[in-house]
Amino acid sequence: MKVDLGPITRIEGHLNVHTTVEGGVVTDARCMGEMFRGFEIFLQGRNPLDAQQITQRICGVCPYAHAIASSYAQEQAYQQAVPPNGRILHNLIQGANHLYDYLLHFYQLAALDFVDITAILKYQGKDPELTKVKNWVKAELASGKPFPAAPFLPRLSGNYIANTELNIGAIKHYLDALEIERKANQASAIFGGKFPHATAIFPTGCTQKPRIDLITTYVSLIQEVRQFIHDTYIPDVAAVAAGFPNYWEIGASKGGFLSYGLLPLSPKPGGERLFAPGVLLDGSVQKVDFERITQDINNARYSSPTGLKVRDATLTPAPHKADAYSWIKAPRYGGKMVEVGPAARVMIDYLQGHNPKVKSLVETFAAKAKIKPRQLNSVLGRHLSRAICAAVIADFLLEEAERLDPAGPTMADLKIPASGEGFGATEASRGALLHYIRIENHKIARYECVVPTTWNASPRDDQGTPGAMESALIGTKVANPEDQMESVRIVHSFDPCLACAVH
Ligand code: NFE
Repeated sequence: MKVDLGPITRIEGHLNVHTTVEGGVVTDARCMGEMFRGFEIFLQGRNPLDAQQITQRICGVCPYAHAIASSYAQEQAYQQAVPPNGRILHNLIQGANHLYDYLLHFYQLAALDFVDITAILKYQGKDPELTKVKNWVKAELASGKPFPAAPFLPRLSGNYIANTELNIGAIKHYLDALEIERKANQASAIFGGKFPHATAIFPTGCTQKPRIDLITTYVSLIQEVRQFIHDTYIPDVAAVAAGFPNYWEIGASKGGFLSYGLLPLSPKPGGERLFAPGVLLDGSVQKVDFERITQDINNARYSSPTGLKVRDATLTPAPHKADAYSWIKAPRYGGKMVEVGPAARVMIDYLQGHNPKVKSLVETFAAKAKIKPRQLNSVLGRHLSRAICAAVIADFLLEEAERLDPAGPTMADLKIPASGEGFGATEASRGALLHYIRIENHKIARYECVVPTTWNASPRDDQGTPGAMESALIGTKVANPEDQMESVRIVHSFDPCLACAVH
């Protein structure tokens, strides 16, 4: 039986997944990016300093990651030194964005796959926000509208949390999280200028000066966010894990893992990062080599050559290409399929014994849930990995803010060379993000972005190997093949962003 899961909601952008189900098991899955954008084409011929501004428009959720990756790429191309404040400001802006994004994903995009929103109808308390939601859901359901109470309802059939108190508590946290997310964004905007699409981020730093009052406001906002992460977010992730332990076994991808490492600890190019980079293939972590990244396009709607390296990449749209089924390319590392994202970031750091906080959080949660660290490759593992990242990043940002020097320069005096090239790699919330810039005659001659959801939601590569999300879906047992709550939980655990994937 063939079942079309699209349009998948509670994600960014337009994703469809065609599944084949036989005997209650998903035997095939095809992820389809359903739009074309073409940023890499219209960047050509522009001033290189437009790149960190324009590439932010790839996405309204992770714009800073694009600005930072672009800035790193330009720093390499310009061969200019980065002042300590510049790197710290980049980190403070990007790190706060990660905190916002993890909370947004868990509460607004994923939690209602587990939390029973109809429990709100039984609410008897006096909280004005919950009462408002209750009255609204009630009125919507009575209205006879075809889609009442969107975005909460309608929903897929499946097993939700049964306990009324737990459900109502989670709905309250859904509402509280919105305010905390606003504070995380406010923190980023203090130095970035605004959210989304920061105006202040440049190669080597930022135009905003780190005045003492700004540092103090930033720190107090991050302290509030950190408190919420520990008091609410981590316990809620643990509650979902306790209620749905079978999801430690569901949704494992069947390839390797890649992380570029996140948040440089010094302005030195190639220096240590808070989360260590690496590629995990066949059980061992190796050093990342950008030259090993290629992009297959036999199954994507492009007529440009397939299998090209990042610096050679071209983009020729071919909307009517026979047999192609997605606008997403298929990036591969040394020809191998890899998953990127929070689970990759945490496992790759953990396996290298790099960050003691990552190690301790992984081991604490693994012991509580009675799982092995490799089971971070699962639906629950991706949720837990985001929570671990959030805890580690929040602590780091509070220390990092103290390292700002209010009297020091915040960026270099930029000089765009006539020619040059650079790679800029970071971890967006959803995973490994690489930008490549080539400058000729002071203008952008080529620009290429290899983006997290491009890896995760990739179609088959030229060898026929499924992408990470496709591989995680194939083999899944589904209780109701028409609805496939299990498949949707798997897709949501990757937090796909199709706007980014096709860029
Ligand atoms: Ni549009 Fe993004 C992140 C990037 S994902 S959200 O995180 O880069 O492909």
